[in-house]
Amino acid sequence: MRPLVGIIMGSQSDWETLRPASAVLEDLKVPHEVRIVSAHRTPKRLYDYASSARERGLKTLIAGAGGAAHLPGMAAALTTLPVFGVPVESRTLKGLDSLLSIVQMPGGVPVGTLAIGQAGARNAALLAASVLALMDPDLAERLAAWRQAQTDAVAETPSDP
Ligand code: RP5
Repeated sequence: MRPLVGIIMGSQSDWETLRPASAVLEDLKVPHEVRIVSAHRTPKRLYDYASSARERGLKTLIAGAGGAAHLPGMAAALTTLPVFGVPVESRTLKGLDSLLSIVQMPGGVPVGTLAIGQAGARNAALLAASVLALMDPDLAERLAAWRQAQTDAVAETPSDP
């Protein structure tokens, strides 16, 4: 099936953080693609990817990057698709640099910014699925079931490790 969500990341080193986004989309049976696209090291790849995303049939983008994390913002500058930004935890500044780089967009070019790290990646995928579910009742049911399973998995009392 043609991918509906594009997951892009600035580096191979970001994959560990972004992998849960892909896993959630797999669980929800949302067709998606995963690419390394660096705003700084492969700017032409970024331009080509983001500017052609809509015409290729993608409906939303999830973009993760760390440090001077310009990938989500530049992708948002090149497409009107919804872009969800995931700050990757950097070694030196623990991802605060990534978060601020992604969240502080100028008015008019939105990036929906998530939490730093894997929780942000997971939530980006859930948001992307929520957007798609607006027009896809079957996906809306799968999403509701996913959330219910999460609720059901929470024990009432803590157990010892
Ligand atoms: C950013 O620089 C990437 O998104 C990554 O989080 C960070 C470090 O990249 P590597 O030096 O590990 O390739 O562009």
